[in-house]
Amino acid sequence: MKITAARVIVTCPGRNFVTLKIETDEGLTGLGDATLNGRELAVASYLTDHVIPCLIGRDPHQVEDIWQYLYRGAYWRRGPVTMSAIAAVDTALWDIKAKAAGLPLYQLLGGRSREGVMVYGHANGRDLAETTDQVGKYLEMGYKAVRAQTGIPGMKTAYGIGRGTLFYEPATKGLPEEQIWSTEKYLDFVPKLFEELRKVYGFGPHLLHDAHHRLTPIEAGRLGKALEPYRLFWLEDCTPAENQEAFKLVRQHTVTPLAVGEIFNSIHDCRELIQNQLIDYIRTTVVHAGGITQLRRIADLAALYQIKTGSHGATDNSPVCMGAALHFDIWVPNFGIQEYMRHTPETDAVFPHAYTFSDGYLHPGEAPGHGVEIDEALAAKYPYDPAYLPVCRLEDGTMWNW
Ligand code: EZ4
Ligand code: CO
Repeated sequence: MKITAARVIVTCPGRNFVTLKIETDEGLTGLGDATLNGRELAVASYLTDHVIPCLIGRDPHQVEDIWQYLYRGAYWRRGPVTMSAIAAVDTALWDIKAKAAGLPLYQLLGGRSREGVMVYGHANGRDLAETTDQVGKYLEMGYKAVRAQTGIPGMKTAYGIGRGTLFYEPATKGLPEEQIWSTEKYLDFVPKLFEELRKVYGFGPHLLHDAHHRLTPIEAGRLGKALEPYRLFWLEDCTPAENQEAFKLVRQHTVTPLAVGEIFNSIHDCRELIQNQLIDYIRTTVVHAGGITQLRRIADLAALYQIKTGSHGATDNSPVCMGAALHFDIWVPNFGIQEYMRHTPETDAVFPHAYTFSDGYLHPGEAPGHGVEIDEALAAKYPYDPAYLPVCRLEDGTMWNW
């Protein structure tokens, strides 16, 4: 088999998605997600201008060789743009290989290790009562696990709040929105939320929380300790992780399980975190961490240290990423949980897919490949519409982490 053509499809059915489609001389096609929120066209250009010309004529079955060719061959290693582009190629090639075999992708990885993929949904509200109510709505829908984020008294904005409940979308049109942040107010209030949630819903459902990189290590240690009585499934992105050693300080102070990795793009970003057992869940994704080929290596490294997977699954990862992730999740032996923010009906219509939700679990489906396609005619009706993630400042105006 030979790759005969490849192209990038940029579409905005409510939010921007970048998709790579690879075609072959045998008529099989494969899709890969290449969406990098707020920097979409950089990846589109990387693929169109620099990667696609190198793919034409290659054997799409050589998934590993093509991964190595693109990684080593670029000379410039790692980085979110490069690794999202490599991920898109890798995902599309796995899709083609599985279609050629007439099998769902998970069968090529090693087959099914579980009945379904446990997912967590996002509950958020402007205040404690609204957030508590929203958690209840997710539990009614059958979710076994819910992430809870709440507005904080005295703060206009908090991470994870606003613009819809089921389809929360942080990116906005125009220039980046500026938000104000107070760590002090946040740290005082969050334990009250989880105290209330355990009072109302008991200890049956899994509860999660995302600090979204806003704390210093010692503040993260304090929050983890304060949340211990409420037994979180995990505390996510408690502090930035460029300095992986920073997590040692957090670990010294709390037994609240820690998750990190949604912005990582390489196994090297998490090697020390894993080898020093500084985290409990690794959140690297198919789209931002070099595709299934590298995600599998990360998961295998993590398994040596009893660290589980918990892949990022926000709405800015397209249904193509979600489909591929679910095949990975149903196979990976050290699976933990999968994030699942629902895409809008407009997005689902552009990306028809085989995966389904029932009773708190996602199922990848039995379609050959990863089971996600694109309706190109419909996609063409939604042209690219620039949008940015917000930026964040402290109350005195100092730039902070959004
Ligand atoms: O803010 O994907 O856990 N999920 C998250 C996400 C991220 C967005 C950024 O584009 O933190 O909602
Ligand atoms: Co997150």
